[in-house]
Amino acid sequence: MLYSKKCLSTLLFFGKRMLVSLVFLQAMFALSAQTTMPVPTPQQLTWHDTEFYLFFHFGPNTFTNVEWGHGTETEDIFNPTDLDCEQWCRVAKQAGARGIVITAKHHDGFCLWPSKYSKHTVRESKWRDGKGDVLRELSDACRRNGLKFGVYLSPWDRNHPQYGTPEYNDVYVNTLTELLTNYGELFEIWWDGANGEGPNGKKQVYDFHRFEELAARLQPNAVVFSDIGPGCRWVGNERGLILTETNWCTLDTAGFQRGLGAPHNDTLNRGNENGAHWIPAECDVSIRPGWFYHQEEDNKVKTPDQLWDIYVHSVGRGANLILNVPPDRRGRIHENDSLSLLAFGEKVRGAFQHNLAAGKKAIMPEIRADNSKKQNSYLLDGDRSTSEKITPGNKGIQIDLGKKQVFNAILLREAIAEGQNIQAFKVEVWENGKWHEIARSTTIGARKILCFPEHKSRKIRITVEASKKAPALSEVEVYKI
Ligand code: FUL
Repeated sequence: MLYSKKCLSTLLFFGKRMLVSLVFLQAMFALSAQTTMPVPTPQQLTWHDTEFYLFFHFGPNTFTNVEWGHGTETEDIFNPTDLDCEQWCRVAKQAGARGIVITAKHHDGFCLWPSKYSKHTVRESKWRDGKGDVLRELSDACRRNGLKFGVYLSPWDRNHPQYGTPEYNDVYVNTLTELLTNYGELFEIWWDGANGEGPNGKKQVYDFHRFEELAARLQPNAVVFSDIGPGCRWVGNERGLILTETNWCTLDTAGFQRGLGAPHNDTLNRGNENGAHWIPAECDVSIRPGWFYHQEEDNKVKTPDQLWDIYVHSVGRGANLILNVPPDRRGRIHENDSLSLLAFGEKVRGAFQHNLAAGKKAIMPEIRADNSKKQNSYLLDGDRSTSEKITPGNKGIQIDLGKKQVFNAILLREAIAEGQNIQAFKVEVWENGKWHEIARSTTIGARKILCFPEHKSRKIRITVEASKKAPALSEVEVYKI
């Protein structure tokens, strides 16, 4: 009896300990689930900073006046009379772009470089006596001009005889290898989800897993674009816009595919708040109605104001912007496009030239652990690598501009290296002895530009109202645009 009582209490003792351990383990799991929220890779962080770049659609379609060539076009049709990649780069830089992505091959299968794995290339054309290589000229010009270089290699190929057979995946791997090894470092590799029929009437089952593995191995610093990443995602429209205030850099991809099997366009636009992977949005749009050059669209080039509007709704909502500017039949950027881009570039440079908050005071009352009301400079130091944690229940960050200033825009950057957390925030100004709310929004992410009517005040207050975990901000900038 005594023995069994002892036995029972021993069992109870160990049972309790096991229960405590179980609860402890569960708590540890919950904590580690919390701490393993998706964060960008170093490559994606660099990509976020690239912000805005140009896209060039160029190839047989430029000469046949169509958007999707059939792949049956004679190679001689490709014959730019005055190809000038230096001019492309000049225009890109004046527009404020930091890189260029070109259609190395579009759906018609024509290769802008002399690929060993195709008979439908610049080598078979009259251009430069078959000795030309657009990618060589452009990648060299990019490097001379300090621009990043990227390629679009359409998986859909309406020319290649092996398209629609398993061997085409080898062809694609071989052509991709040429691009990834012969033209220096790439910052982006662009895949769309188009999957139509090839010359034999068959569709291809793409081996994207293999393509991804190859890209990661040969160009580890490149970010791969597609509907579902893995580096960055399509934004769900071709107007270059994040359509709502909310843009999460995270996305769930399990069970989805590129093309018809992609997540809903709304999801691609907003991301998934608690998505499993860091796959930020890239906004693509053309400066003209079409992706390729068409003379009849010379007067339909987007104005600098239209481009600015796109910029605020893409870059200003935490996405990157890839703006297509199709070279013409000379192989130059048409005057109408370059004039518009130049004015747009000047507008952006002018808008963000003078940050009224630079080096001023940021006061964070009540929110510091030591309650020291320390004046914080990390938020106003122009250094994106420094940041300030904002603890829950904060009463806002007060920016003191030193004297009354007129402003109508604010630019905020979340410290995304630690993940994306902010769900809601508001902006107030101090006017007539009180705080007045002038703007509110949801996510911040890589950056948020908020424009509002002009205010004249010395003080601005930014309050994070809801966030997933304690967020961190890296910069607060104030402008009169
Ligand atoms: C799409 C293509 O079908 C269009 O022609 C264009 O290249 C656009 C950027 O991507 O998938």
